[in-house]
Amino acid sequence: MKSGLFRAVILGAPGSGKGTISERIVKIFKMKHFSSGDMLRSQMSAKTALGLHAKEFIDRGQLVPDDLILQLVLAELRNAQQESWLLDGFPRTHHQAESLWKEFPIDTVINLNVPFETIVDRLKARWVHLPSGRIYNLEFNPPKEPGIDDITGEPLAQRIDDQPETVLTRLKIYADTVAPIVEFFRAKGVVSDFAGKETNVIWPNVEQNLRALFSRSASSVKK
Ligand code: G5P
Ligand code: MG
Repeated sequence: MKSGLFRAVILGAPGSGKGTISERIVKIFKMKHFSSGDMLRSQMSAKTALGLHAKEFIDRGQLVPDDLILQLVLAELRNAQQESWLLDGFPRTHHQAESLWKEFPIDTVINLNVPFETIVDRLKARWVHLPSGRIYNLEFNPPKEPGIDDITGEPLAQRIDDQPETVLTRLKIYADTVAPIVEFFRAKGVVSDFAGKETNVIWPNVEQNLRALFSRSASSVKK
């Protein structure tokens, strides 16, 4: 951790709870949440050239090309030089991991391990507020009013890539690609592993682990 800045990555399969746990982390620790998926979805909503190109891959559950995502994510991070951040959904390939590390050495990688069989049902019941990335689940954390975002009152949507067959494609790609990324970060000595079926069981361990890391720069943690 250099000059009080803290840089973290959260890794895990589609639907493993990266976004849910990230929301909790940034509420407690002074960090900005960067989600590569949210960045792509906002480009898609704005119908930019990058967004329209990315949509062809995302809707089919495929990874978008490295050059496209590197351009998008690294530009955002370069604009946040003076901030601590948590990066969710990136890196997804060994090349992305290397490119990230060259510019931004990472203090910790939160590696979530959630069994795939628990994930498919969760994603069927997921609703999101696309402009903010806020996440709901009809069983786990339903909105106060069905189909409406709690904060803005705007409508919620389901992600096209949450259709069960697309979820299976995404899970397979994750299983085929994650090992070299975890190995890359393990070799740097920054990986912490968290396994479980429920976010509320995993979360206290993540929080405790981060508090221990942050205790080295205690002023960064909200009391
Ligand atoms: P994303 O947006 O990065 P994924 O596939 O990595 O998408 P996703 O689907 O956003 O991950 P998550 O964030 O891990 O899942 O999970 P979440 O939203 O927090 O939780 C899932 C649901 O379960 C929610 O409804 C939540 O409320 C509920 N839930 C949480 N915990 C529990 C629990 O304990 N119990 C229950 N019952 N429910 C719970 O990437 C999307 C696409 O963008 C492209 C790719 O095409 C990718 O497929 N992309 C990239 N491509 C290349 N490189 C990159 N770096 C890319 N990044 C994105
Ligand atoms: Mg997510």
